[in-house]
Amino acid sequence: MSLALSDSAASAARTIADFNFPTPPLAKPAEQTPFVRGEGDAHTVDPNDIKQDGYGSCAVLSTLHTIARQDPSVIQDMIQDNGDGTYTVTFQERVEVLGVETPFWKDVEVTVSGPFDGGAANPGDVGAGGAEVWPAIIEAAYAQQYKAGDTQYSTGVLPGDVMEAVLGAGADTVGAGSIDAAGMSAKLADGEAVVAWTPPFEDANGNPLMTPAQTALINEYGIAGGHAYAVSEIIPAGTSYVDASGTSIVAAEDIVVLDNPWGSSDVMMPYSDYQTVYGHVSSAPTD
Ligand SMILES: [Ca+2]
Ligand SMILES: [Ca+2]
Ligand SMILES: [Ca+2]
Repeated sequence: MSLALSDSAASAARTIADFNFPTPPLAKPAEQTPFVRGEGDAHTVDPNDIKQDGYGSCAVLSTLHTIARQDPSVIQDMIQDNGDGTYTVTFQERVEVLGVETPFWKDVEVTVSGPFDGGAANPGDVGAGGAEVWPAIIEAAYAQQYKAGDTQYSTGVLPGDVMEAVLGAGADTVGAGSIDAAGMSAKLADGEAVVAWTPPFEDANGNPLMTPAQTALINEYGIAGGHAYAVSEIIPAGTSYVDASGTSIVAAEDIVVLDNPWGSSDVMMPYSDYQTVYGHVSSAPTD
């Protein structure tokens, strides 16, 4: 090898082999681990572990949010740490016989490799074992299996499809106007996973698609368009609660709590207003 590093006479004979390059310090990747029980976690898998980042995976992460609230063991049981930086995620798919769906479900295993960084869901808690990445593991596995490897979710998915793949149970999807506050309360009390989502608020050219009345609510409550939220709670009229500004007030009407998979910008609003702005809602039993 005779690659000259300099054209000066003195160094012309020196080749790259003469230099003893120090090893550059490698950026040490943060250790990652599926699960960490953090402060404030009711269970190791807690809805507060979910922090959507740059990928368009709101349907996956809001579905995981509602399941983490209703039955966190489902999520803990679906991830196996293979100990070599890979993780195997078990989804459920309907058994079909001769092209016809049966009421039965089968396990489908999907293996993905870490680390999960960039636009992947951010870590939840950090513990001695590393940073908690169960949301990013399932986010990656779902994309690999059901989005032909579109790992960044450049196109979205439907919450009902994610529910079925995680829970192995049929999901119902209806208009937000079809379930009243009492019906929603009953679903949540029954342990159902529930996700509601908004239509796009603008068309591709930035023209508004919502009425002025809807836009006023969107601005008042800080709601994102084309976005999925976990439906977490119904606060019945007459009950006192702490609103988004931290003030304790008595609900004048039924209030719905919609948790944002970003891990921030959650929404609390009157149920009737929710029905005006949100488009659809999917639900499925967790047991
Ligand atoms: Ca946790
Ligand atoms: Ca946590
Ligand atoms: Ca990230």
